[in-house]
Amino acid sequence: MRLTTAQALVRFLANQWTERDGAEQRLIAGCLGIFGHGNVAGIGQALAEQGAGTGGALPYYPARNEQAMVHTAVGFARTRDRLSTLACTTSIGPGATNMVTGAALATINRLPVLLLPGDVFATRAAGTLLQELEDPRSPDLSVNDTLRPVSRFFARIDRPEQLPAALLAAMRVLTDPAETGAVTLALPQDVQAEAFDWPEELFTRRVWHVARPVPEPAALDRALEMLRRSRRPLVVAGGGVKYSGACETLAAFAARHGVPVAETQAGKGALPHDHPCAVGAVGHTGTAAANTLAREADLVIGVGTRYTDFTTASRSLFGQAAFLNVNVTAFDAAKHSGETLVADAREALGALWPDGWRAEADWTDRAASLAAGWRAETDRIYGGAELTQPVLLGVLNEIAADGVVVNAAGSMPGDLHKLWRAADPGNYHVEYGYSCMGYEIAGGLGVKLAAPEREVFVLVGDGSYLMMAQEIVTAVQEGVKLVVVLVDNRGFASIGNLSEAVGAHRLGTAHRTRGPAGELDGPYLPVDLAANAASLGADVLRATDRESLREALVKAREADRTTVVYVETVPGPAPDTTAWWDVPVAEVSRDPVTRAARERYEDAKRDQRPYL
Ligand SMILES: Cc1ncc(C[n+]2csc(CCOP(=O)(O)OP(=O)(O)O)c2C)c(N)n1
Ligand SMILES: [Mg+2]
Repeated sequence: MRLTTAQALVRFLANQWTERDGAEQRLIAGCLGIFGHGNVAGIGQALAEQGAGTGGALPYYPARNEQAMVHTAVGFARTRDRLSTLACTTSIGPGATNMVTGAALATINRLPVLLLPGDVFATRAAGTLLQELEDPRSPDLSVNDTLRPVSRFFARIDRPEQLPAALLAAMRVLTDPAETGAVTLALPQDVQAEAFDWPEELFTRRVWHVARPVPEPAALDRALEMLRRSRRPLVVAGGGVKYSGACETLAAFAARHGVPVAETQAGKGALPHDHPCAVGAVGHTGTAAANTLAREADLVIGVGTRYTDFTTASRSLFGQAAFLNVNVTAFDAAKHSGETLVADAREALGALWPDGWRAEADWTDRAASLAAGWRAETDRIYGGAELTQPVLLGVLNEIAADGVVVNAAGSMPGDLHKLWRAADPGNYHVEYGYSCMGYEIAGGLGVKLAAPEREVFVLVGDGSYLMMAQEIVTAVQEGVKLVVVLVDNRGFASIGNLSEAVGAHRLGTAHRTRGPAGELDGPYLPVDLAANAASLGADVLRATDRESLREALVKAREADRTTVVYVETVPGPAPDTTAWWDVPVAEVSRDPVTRAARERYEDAKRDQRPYL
């Protein structure tokens, strides 16, 4: 079949499917893009020819920023439990390198996205190109090589003949739960337009079976033995529990053996918040309940977790516990010198049924009473009179109970992790692997594209909003309805607090004008973010207190257009932090505040362990 390389690529992608547990879905459900000279004549022509604009096999969604496109694909893939994703096409040069941040986010969060940057001519016939890096040492280096370290698979297609094998390798990585992440096919602009005779078999329907690897029998025996010896076990549930669809199996495991379950950011919602074994968030942004148990546990059963510093309180949290790590990725399973169970989370939890074994009754009861204490504390915090951020979250929690809350960076992820009551696994979507400002609206768009039946509530701080709000336009264009709750506290509350704690005196963290003495201590910046949102095509509602917030959220939930609820929060106490985070403080300073911070730092650091 004679087609251009780009036409062949589009035709191939439209025929890829995944299958798990007997259910099939499109692997590449559509293509996001921004055109330039590096892709318009190749991929652009191919998409137009297959009818992308009018419901062709690979629907095309024009976006506003290439980084944001990758966030949208990530939001989509996460919502679909990694079984389906979107492709992203860009021009060469800045369009392509704009995707580096999105690619890092995808790879770090172990979420599949397919990136299709244009690249400089393979023939080099045209000489130095617009936007070409032109490295004097090597003409085959291009700016796209910046995507290599953040991609799980990278191939540059310098000849049409290279395409079929690269496509198959790319699809394998996208659908392998252990290897998945950003996958990049860099497409020189001349090769995109070049015709070639392709074998028909390349375009037949292909189903990628997404594996559920089962535990090795000897490893399972060791794991069962470890459970039988444990009296005070604690499960740390990560994102892998959700992606594998292991939530019900985990709930049954916990109930049957009396094991408390704590959750990471990616794992939050694995158990419904009112499950008798749920003890909530763990780590630096964890609940007092989960963190107390983490300090006393004799066994930590990590399921589908990467053990980031937020989860382990920078390796200071888990007292003297041994680790049993269930993970589909051997790399993660091996962390903390754990006993490893390299397997799909659902399969592994289903096989971990040591007859007659239960956690000590005192331990299970203590976990339940600590969790009850945290629920009461949450009620108290949610019930506050003033419109502080935690109170805002409490009002939203009620109204979004069957929707999805989306967030990524700032002070909200910590408050959400501690306080939010997730009713089901899909209710909570906080990107905290890369914690990337700007993920919120773009990612929320992907969530809504993947789950149009759910109301999506994007929570975004003023700092994140200013960094990347433009995908509101894409949501309006697609008729995809989002509720965006824009929380304005005039600057970086999170980093401001951190700055103060490490002796950096909040330098540059408030949105203020430069004052007469040359410091940034003048009046607050005269910025109207609500007007900005309206100018992008959203409906805007303003809320000033608890009641008007509730009314606005209800109205926004019922609306059929993308609606921004603009709220200025009043400063108020955040829920207590009961575990450390390692952010090194200056070892020498003339400033007594910094010296005191350093002393506190050195004190806390003594609890850090190597877990050898
Ligand atoms: C792209 C990016 N740049 C910088 C940071 C570091 N950072 C984390 S939170 C934050 C401030 C966020 O401000 P805002 O969205 O207003 O949230 P707030 O802290 O006020 O709740 C910054 C700068 C980041 N996470 N992502
Ligand atoms: Mg802010």
